[in-house]
Amino acid sequence: TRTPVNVTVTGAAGQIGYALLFRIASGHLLGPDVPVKLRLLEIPQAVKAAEGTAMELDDCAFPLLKGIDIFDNPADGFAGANIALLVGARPRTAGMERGDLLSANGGIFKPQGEAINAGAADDIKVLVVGNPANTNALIAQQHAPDVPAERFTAMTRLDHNRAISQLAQKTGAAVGDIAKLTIWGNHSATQYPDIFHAEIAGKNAAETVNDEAWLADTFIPTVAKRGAAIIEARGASSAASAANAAIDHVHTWVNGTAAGDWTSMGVVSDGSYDVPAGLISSFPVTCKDGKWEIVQGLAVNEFSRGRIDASVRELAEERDAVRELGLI
Ligand code: NAX
Repeated sequence: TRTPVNVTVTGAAGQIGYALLFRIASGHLLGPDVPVKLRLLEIPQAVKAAEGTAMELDDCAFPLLKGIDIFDNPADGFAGANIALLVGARPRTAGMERGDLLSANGGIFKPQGEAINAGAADDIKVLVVGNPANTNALIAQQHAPDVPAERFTAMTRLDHNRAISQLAQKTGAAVGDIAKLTIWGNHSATQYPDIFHAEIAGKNAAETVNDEAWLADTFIPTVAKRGAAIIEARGASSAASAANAAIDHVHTWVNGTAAGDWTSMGVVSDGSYDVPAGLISSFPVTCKDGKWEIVQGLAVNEFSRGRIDASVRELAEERDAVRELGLI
């Protein structure tokens, strides 16, 4: 029998945590034959709520769930972790400046990066969900010098999935027929969902749609502002869809992308597509044997270039801001 995989989830008592933990425990993160042990990391005030969620996990009697431990400090939370889902973050509240937001999150992701460096398993894979996800991932990565930088990733899979769904609705295609869609840049309103290389049942998506006004004025803003639209409608931010995207991200990273397709992940740039090396930016990536690779050689037209550059500029500004604050 397989040794259980240790999965650490931060922000376990939050709304994404509530939607995420049950799917990890039921086998959707790693597969139906992979036992897991959960390590829940919360702030002290939320430990009791996390204990309640753990009681419900017990009550599911999931055959694959081999243990649940709850911690209120990162050193214990990340000890032995094979997979870490960094969901807990400091949200932006009314009147908060970007510097305040970055500082508050630096106070969370710096010690978490240090704890991962000190005590996680050698094969640790990290997904940052908590916003600002790309820059939080950069902060954690910079404080884990002994962990290969490619093990730190940020989530743009929700944006990717949203874009597939919008494209399917526009064209009447089945979501399963859409491949090679890309989210470039930051997980923010500047992100660029790119359909120029996407395919619908093997045919080029941009040519099939053939409507640049829809692309610029409807598709891109709908995907980029979807989070705000969900808040407006639901009275709370995306939770189950975000949890689903986190499951998809890790599942794809570990188990691979399908032949003839790729996914979108925020990963450390090697300078590909003129994204400055070291930034954690979303790219088209393929995954195989637990490793990701940026898809190379895609032609980038003028429409795409401007949008990629704008989002990457924002990432560079966030990096410069956290540098100035002494967070990296
Ligand atoms: P909630 O406020 O419901 O839950 C956050 C939880 O994190 C709370 O239980 C809190 O106690 C905990 N927490 C705070 N600081 C912590 C720390 N230092 N260590 C451990 N736990 C800590 O937020 P929720 O709706 O679950 O969203 C979580 C994060 O995901 C937010 O930052 C949100 O902006 C981000 N999102 C990211 C998305 C993405 O696509 N990358 C989409 C969904 C979501 O908006």
